[in-house]
Amino acid sequence: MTAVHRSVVYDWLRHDKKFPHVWCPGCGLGILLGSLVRSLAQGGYDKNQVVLVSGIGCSGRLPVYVDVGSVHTTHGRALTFATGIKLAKPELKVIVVMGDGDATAIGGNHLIHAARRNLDLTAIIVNNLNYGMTGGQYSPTTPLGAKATTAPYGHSEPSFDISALTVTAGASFVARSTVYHVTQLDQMLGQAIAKKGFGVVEVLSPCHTNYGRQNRLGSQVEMMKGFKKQAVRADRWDKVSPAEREGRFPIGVLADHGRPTFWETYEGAIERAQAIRKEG
Ligand SMILES: Cc1ncc(C[n+]2csc(CCOP(=O)(O)OP(=O)(O)O)c2C)c(N)n1
Ligand code: SF4
Repeated sequence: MTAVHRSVVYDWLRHDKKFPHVWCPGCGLGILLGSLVRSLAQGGYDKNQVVLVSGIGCSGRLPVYVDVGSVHTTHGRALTFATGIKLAKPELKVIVVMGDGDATAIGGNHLIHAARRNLDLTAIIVNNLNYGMTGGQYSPTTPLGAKATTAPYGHSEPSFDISALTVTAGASFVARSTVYHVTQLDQMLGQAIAKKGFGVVEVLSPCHTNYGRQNRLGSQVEMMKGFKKQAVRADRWDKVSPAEREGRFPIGVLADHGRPTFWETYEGAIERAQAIRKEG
């Protein structure tokens, strides 16, 4: 770590208050935390203008460690609190951190509607393929056939592709990366945070303690090597045949199109209402 990196980390973390963290040794969430604070520092944001919002879960714990205004809310409802904060104070940069369970099970409805409305928020969705905090139950992203404490004989449901789901629902920026591809992860987070509209970064992260152990995937290091093998750069995905796609996924920017944010379309409605009142 260079002196510059050390000072960035030191400056953006609540190093004197909240550490040691609660995560298992080797959990990918520490890597994501480093990536997020680097992206914020590199983006030149004022700490007083950034708000981190989360629900409940190992991933939901992340904002607690960052030295910005943070709101640790209820399971599945982080996007609703974030929506309120952004509408009340549009000048703030509001970033939401959720686990796959938080974002796509109990909070799934909020996720698709936040994308549809194109709310001006950044959603970081940590996909560790299970409910980590509560002991490894299956989530909507647990692959078909994988084991979970609630699927000891193999999961019998197909899984959501979080990135595809949010692209389809209308998010204006969607990217996927993993905690193995940390340089790319820094870039994806930086881009998503800088963009207007609903920006989603799906981050594949190992939960070796629960998902890895139940599915005999080996140590955290082995799971990281798995990400290296499974990930394909998005610009090369088209060249991968359907048979070769099995168990693999594209990483990089998956959608990037400007479209009016919720606030912009809502302002239009306000203007139309005011014009009618004036006339009438
Ligand atoms: C309303 C409500 N239901 C259930 C729970 C229990 N609970 C806490 S965290 C969690 C799931 C965590 O999984 P995920 O969101 O994927 O995050 P991870 O811990 O894997 O990062 C659940 C079900 C809760 N706290 N509140
Ligand atoms: S239970 Fe899983 S997600 Fe939670 S801290 Fe441990 S390794 Fe990370």
